[in-house]
Amino acid sequence: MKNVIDYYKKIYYVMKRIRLVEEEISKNYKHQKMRCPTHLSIGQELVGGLISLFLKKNDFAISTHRAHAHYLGKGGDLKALISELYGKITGCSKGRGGSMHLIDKKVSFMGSTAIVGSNIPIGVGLALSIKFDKSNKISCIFLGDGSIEEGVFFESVNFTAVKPTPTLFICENNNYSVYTPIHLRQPSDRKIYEMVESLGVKSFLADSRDINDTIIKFKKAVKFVRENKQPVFFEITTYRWKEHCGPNEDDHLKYRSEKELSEWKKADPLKEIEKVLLKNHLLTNIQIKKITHKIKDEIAKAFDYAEKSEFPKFNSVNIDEYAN
Ligand SMILES: Cc1ncc(C[n+]2csc(CCOP(=O)(O)OP(=O)(O)O)c2C)c(N)n1
Ligand SMILES: [Mg+2]
Repeated sequence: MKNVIDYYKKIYYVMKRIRLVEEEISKNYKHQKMRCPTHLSIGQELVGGLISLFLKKNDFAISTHRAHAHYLGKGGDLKALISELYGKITGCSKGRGGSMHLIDKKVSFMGSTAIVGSNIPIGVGLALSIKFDKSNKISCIFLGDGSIEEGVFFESVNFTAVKPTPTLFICENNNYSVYTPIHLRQPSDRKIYEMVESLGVKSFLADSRDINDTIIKFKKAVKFVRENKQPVFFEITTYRWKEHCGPNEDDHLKYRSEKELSEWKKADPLKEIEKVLLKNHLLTNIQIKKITHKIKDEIAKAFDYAEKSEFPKFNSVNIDEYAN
């Protein structure tokens, strides 16, 4: 059996790449070439790392408005992601979707959508298709703590509890829906994962600051869904560092305390993984510099590619308007 630390190197690379990609998006956003609204996952990269470890290429995934980390963790193409943000024809959605509408069928990333909760029944539908096909895939649905407040969440959970499908719900609980903390939106003595368990779906709770525990639980969750072809709900507590929507900080709005933000930043899972790798001599500072350099080079090429790509032609506006 693999030791948890054996996963650290790979998860570090994936998380570091997501962090650097999003930092570059944040830095370049002011140039007005990315005109789509953008929701960054800086601080929340662990989920992107986890799926890169345990999901297979042909497992389905479907995401939300905050999708970059999921897309990259699933193996989505970086050049196509940046081009999509630039609205170019080389984008993963041919420049028509922008940041919130990513798709890469080559890696079974089946889409992302801005309407909170609307991806959930689609993900369960994908899981149902797996059941009909009798394949060994699973369907992974990303959702935030805010989408628990949508009716369709309950319908979808109920459906898969009654007619079991290989569905993995991954709920990133970052404590906020836009600027409203969860204790003002949901009963504070009700835990999301406990509620879902009571609806008939096996549930896990993990804290992104406890990396070993999170990796072990996530691995167990994926194994359970795959082997039993039954749903699992995986809640992970995490924290977004940037503003809800956009490339900047939003600390001046005072909807969350400086202390809260700085405590989460101090416990940064990416930094923590780096520390463990250094302490155990699994990476050196020189190797970290090389990794950073390699990723930054890849990112620069992706931005250059996006800049040089063409916009979609106006007369192609009707193409791909409907799914068939
Ligand atoms: C049905 C619907 N209601 C409201 C919104 C506006 N909205 C966009 S993102 C968001 C917050 C969602 O919070 P959460 O699910 O926790 O995701 P997070 O932004 O924290 O990642 C809201 C309310 C929307 N897009 N769709
Ligand atoms: Mg949230």
